[in-house]
Amino acid sequence: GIQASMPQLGEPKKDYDAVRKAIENLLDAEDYDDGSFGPVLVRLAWHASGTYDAASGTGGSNGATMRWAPESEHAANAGLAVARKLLEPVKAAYPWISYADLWTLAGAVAIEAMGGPTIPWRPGRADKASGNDCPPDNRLPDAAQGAGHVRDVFGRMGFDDREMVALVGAHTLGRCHTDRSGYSGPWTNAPTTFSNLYFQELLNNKWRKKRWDGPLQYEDKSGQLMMLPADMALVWDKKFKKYVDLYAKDEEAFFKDFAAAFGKLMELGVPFPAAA
Ligand code: CCH
Repeated sequence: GIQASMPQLGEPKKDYDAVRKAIENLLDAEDYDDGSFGPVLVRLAWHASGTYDAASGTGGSNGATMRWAPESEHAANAGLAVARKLLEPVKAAYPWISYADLWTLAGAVAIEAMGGPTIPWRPGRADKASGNDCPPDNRLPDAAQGAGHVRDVFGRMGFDDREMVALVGAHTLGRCHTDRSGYSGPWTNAPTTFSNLYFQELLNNKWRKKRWDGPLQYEDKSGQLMMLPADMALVWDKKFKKYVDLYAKDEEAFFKDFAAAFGKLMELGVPFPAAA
C-alpha cells in the first residue's frame, strides 16, 4: 500500500544508542545469579548465532528463530527464555529494531558493560516469521565432548583454532545451572567481569573430576570453580593450548581476538547489503 511505498515518512529515527542504554539499564540484578544478567545475554547472542552452517548458509543470528519451537526447545537453549523475556520491554520501547539485531546488540553491550573490549556490531538482521526456518538441533557444541568435536562445530561455522579458543574464553563470564545444562558452577571467581581469568584458571588451577551424580565435570580444590570436558579440551589439545597460554598471559591479545571473533560470529549468515 501507500505506507509501504513511503517507508521514510513518519518512521522513528533508529537510535541505537538509546537501545544500548536501555539494555545497560537491565543488566544489574541483585537477586539474579551473580548480580548481573550480562552473562546470560552473552549466551543468548552466542546461541542465536552459533547454529550457522557455512556449507549450506543456514542458521545464524539472522531471523531470531529461537523465538519459535523447535529451536526454543532445543536442549542447548535451556534457560535462554530468561534472556529473551528480559529484552521484551526493550523491544516494546523500540519496536523498529529486529529481535535478531536486539539479541546480538545485547550480547555486545553486555560484554562492553562488564569491562570487555568494544565489540564490532552493526544492524541489518531481519526477523523470520515462523519456526519453519529454525535450524536443526545439535548444531551447538556438546560440553561432554572433546577437542575434535569443538573443532568440528566451530569449523562448520568457519572459525580457526585461534578464534575457537578466543570465543570459548567467554566462559570467564557466568555459570552453569543444574536446571539448564545439568552442569554446576562458575569458571572463575569474577563471573560478571570480562577478563582473561578463565585461561589463567584453566592453566594454573588443578582440575579433578567432580564426584557427584551429575554429568562429568571438573572442579578445583575449593570445589567452587568448574570446567566442562570441552573446556579441558583446550589444554589437552596441543594446538588449542598454544592459544590458552597466549591469552593467559596477554589479556590484550585475548580482548582483541575475542572482539573480532565474537563480532564475526554474530554476523555469520547475515545478508548485509554489499558495501557501496
Ligand atoms: Fe558456553 N556454556 N559453551 N560459550 N556459555 C555454558 C554457559 C555459558 C559450551 C557449553 C556451555 C561458548 C562456547 C561453549 C557462555 C558463552 C559462550 C553452559 C552452561 C554450558 C554447558 C549453561 C547453563 O547451565 O546455564 C560449550 C561446550 C562451548 C564450546 O565448546 C561460547 C563460544 C560463548 C560465547 C562467545 C556464557 C556467557 C555462559 C554463561 C551463561 C550464564 O547464564 O551465566
